[in-house]
Amino acid sequence: MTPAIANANVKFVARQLGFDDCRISVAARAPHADDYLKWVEAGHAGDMGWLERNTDRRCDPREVLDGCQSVVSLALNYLPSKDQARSDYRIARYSWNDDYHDLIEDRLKDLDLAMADMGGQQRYYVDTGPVLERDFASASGLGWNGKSTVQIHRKLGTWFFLAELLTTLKIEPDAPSKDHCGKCTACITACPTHAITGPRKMTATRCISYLTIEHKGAIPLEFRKAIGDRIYGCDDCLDACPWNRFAKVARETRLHARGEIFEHKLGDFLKMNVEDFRGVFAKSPIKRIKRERFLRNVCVALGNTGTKEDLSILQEVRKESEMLNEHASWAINEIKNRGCPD
Ligand code: B12
Repeated sequence: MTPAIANANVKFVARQLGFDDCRISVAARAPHADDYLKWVEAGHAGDMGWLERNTDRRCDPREVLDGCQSVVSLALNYLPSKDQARSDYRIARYSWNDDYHDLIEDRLKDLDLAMADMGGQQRYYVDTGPVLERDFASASGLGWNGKSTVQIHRKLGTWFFLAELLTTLKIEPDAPSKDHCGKCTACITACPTHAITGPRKMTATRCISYLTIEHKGAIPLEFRKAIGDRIYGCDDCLDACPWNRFAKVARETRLHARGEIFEHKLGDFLKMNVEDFRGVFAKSPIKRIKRERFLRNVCVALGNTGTKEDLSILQEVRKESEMLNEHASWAINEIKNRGCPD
């Protein structure tokens, strides 16, 4: 099979499997590997220690798969709807329903089988593998790397997941896309915690997505007010992107908002026991952070938006652990300081 035919075949199967875009690049050292290494060295990985390990593998797919010749980058639109599901708290859109890791992995398995039939050997990843996904997406022309570091696609805007297959097949590469951000800095200005310090410069340990999802300990006091009503992740740098005016709701309905998640009022989340938490967030990416970390986030949001009605449940939660005691106490103080009496 010629590299050009392999390119067409892989794209055809990817499309059949429901991916919204598929592009190919040559397996080589990631073009911005040095930026990643500097980023790690500067301590930006914070609690995400896995980003500091296997750096050689992460920088070069040939270190991951012997004989790797090409990287197939894939995009899956996840936009659940353009409106926020509730007005009293915010959850990042990518987590409004089923966990994308499971959903995309099923499709990757099928694409792997099809490529095995073409004579290739593959490794496939979505998010958790040692691959600089956005760098390879950029190299293949699957959008361009925006100033927020989020990958932007002319048709999908910013609302898509990335996944890739590393393969021993020699596939004709696609051309990189141009950068279409121009002079726009809307994403940089929109970041509530000033985590984007310049074009493509991200201090992850300031990002609300990091603070509410990846960070394991107490949320530093300096960020609590800026977190506002966000209880899992943050979409502000994506919402601000003008390229999202072309974005359409995802075809995959398992990524549309799931009722159970948005049936709760903010304070109700604090009443959930472990079983309730597992039930509401079954299959959702939110289950990953477990109940204590999630309740920690809810306490911060209540500190910013709660009323005296929330004080009793916050008092209850204080008894649960040192971390919840501290976050609930902070929230109680914030609510009282806004003029809500005991
Ligand atoms: C760690 C991580 C995070 C961290 C750190 C984010 C960061 N900017 O580094 C935190 C927890 C903060 C995070 C947040 C989010 N994440 Co995240 N995250 C990752 C993960 C696992 C690794 C990223 C990484 O290696 N970071 C280190 C830095 C140095 O790498 P990088 O940001 O990818 O930067 C590279 C590009 O900028 C690249 N580059 C590419 N092209 C070009 C072009 C030019 C000209 C230049 C100069 C550079 C450049 O060079 C850098 C080094 O290689 C990836 C999956 C993966 N394996 O790649 C998902 C991933 C990046 N996350 C994703 C998502 C959806 C999010 C959130 C939107 C979730 C949310 N709503 O809360 C936010 C977005 C915040 C943001 N502005 O980035 C998606 C992004 C999809 C997309 N369209 O871009 C990914 C790809 C997961 C997936 N499989 O879909 N995330």
